[in-house]
Amino acid sequence: MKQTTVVQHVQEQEKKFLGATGELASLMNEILAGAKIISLELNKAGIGGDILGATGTRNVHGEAVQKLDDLANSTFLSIISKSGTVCAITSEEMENPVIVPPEQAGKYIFMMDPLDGSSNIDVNVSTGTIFSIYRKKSPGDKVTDQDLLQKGADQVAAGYVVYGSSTMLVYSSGHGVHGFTLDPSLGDFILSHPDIRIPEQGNIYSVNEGNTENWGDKQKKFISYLKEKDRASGRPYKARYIGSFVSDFHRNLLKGGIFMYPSDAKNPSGKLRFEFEAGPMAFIVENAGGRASTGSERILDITPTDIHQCVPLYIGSRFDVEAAEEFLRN
Ligand code: P6P
Repeated sequence: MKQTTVVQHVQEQEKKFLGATGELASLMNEILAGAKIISLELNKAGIGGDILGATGTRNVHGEAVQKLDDLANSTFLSIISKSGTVCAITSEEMENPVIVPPEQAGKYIFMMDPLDGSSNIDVNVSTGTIFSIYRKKSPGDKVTDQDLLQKGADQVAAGYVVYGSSTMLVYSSGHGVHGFTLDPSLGDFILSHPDIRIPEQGNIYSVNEGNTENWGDKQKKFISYLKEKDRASGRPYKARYIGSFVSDFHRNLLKGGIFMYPSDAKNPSGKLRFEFEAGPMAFIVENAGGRASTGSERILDITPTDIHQCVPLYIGSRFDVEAAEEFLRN
């Protein structure tokens, strides 16, 4: 059977849709190199070494930084900054952007959550890397907010790597969503899930119900609605919440369903970051036929005012996200 690698696939897409520049394929290849390194580190994290646990520092959101967060961030930063394809890198783990010297810079802006769900690593729960790629917009070599704070719909490509029972890359460059599985014997990611489409409606809901007391009444009513018994509308839904966004998102992408991180009394703007989590996953889910909103505003219509801006998030099967929006409207 013909085995298609990520670079071959991106090159085919570029020729068909994006104009064959080769830079995006080259950047994707660098991302894969970082993903292979992190996958190896995660698979042996419990064996010797001192790579598990927290660093004792906190990120810009006050969250405890895990040692593997730092390793993932520095690994991708080192590889991507030298790729010759990007002029700036922003990361959930870095307060400020890294600007690539003009002589080594390329035309893309690279944004990442280097290791999402890292608090789960010590208990062997799957985690992931999320990335988003924009084109530089401002004239000349200087990187400005016009480049770093772009509308979600202006993404060139977005994707994630899920480090689970297998290591998978799922990406979209605006023309379908495609999944690749790492073949450890080859050391390459091979096309395994071409043209992923999220089911129009699912029967899974993913939310941290420990926050129920912090929710507004409309959010509480929606979750109660999903739990009611009504076979005609496929209820009750199943509750599935891993606490690792990439894993919850990936399962719902393949099986259908809705992931929610609402605004609440504790997190009035929600918890998930626009640039590193909500924006890239919204790009992917829409390209797979799904929907992503804050509950009232389409995620991809948002232009952030800060690189670490958080947004409430309802994302997944179109029917289920629209149902949530209906409850939050009335
Ligand atoms: P909570 C992980 O820290 C993360 O950013 C996402 O991966 C995950 O969905 C969410 O936070 C879990 O947050 O508040 O439910 O523990």
